[in-house]
Amino acid sequence: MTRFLWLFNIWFIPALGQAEEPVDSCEKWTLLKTKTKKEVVLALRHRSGRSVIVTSMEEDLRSDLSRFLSLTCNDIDGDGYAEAIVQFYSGGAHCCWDYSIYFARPDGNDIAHLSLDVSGRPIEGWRDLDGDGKKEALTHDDRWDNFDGMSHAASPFPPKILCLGKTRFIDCTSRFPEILLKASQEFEDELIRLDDFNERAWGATIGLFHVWSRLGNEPEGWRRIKQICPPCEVALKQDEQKIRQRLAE
Ligand SMILES: [Ca+2]
Ligand SMILES: [Ca+2]
Repeated sequence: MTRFLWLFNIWFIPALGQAEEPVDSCEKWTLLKTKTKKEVVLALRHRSGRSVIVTSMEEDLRSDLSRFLSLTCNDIDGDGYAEAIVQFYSGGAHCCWDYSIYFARPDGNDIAHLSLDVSGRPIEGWRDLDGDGKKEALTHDDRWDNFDGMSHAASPFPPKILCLGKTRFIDCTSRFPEILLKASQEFEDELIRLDDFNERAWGATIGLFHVWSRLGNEPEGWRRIKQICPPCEVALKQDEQKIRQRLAE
């Protein structure tokens, strides 16, 4: 396990009390809830008996916990031991997902924690894309959702890859051009299929520009947009400043 994680040790407790109820489990980890008079406390327990508090919430707001919380196990850092991945879902129509990832030594000591805020889109999978032994999180970029009044349905969601860095997860999408090129093809296909300038074409235009910006070749993005949809290129020029600002966020 990487050295940095010991910086993130959080309060661990031997047990939470007598009213514990399992919510979910995988491999060496179990998610437990404990009801008190005012709230529900969620804790994650390692098979060794070590526990950490994950969160607490008002019971009446989260009576059906399984809708909002899930636990999966995956060896993200490649040390041979599965991490616990706790997914929180806010319950909104199109968002929001947050992830807490818990690492532990094989004996359950030194439980450490990293947060992964992907907000508007869930993590769709974990894969070691570059063969370095660590798994990357595959998700989508939600920065264009409802951009400048655009409907959610028309908003583009380009691919986003998150890599486990030394102290946090970092956006490393540009390191995987094959994934961006596949997305480029999909946005281009959408523009060809629509064959008109409408809201969906505008969304695909922004998506295509985003992808080629991440590929470090914006001129190629402009060229493809102009070739497929000349009015899309005109619209992009008009809103270029706003789009660049959002890209830089
Ligand atoms: Ca591991
Ligand atoms: Ca990797």
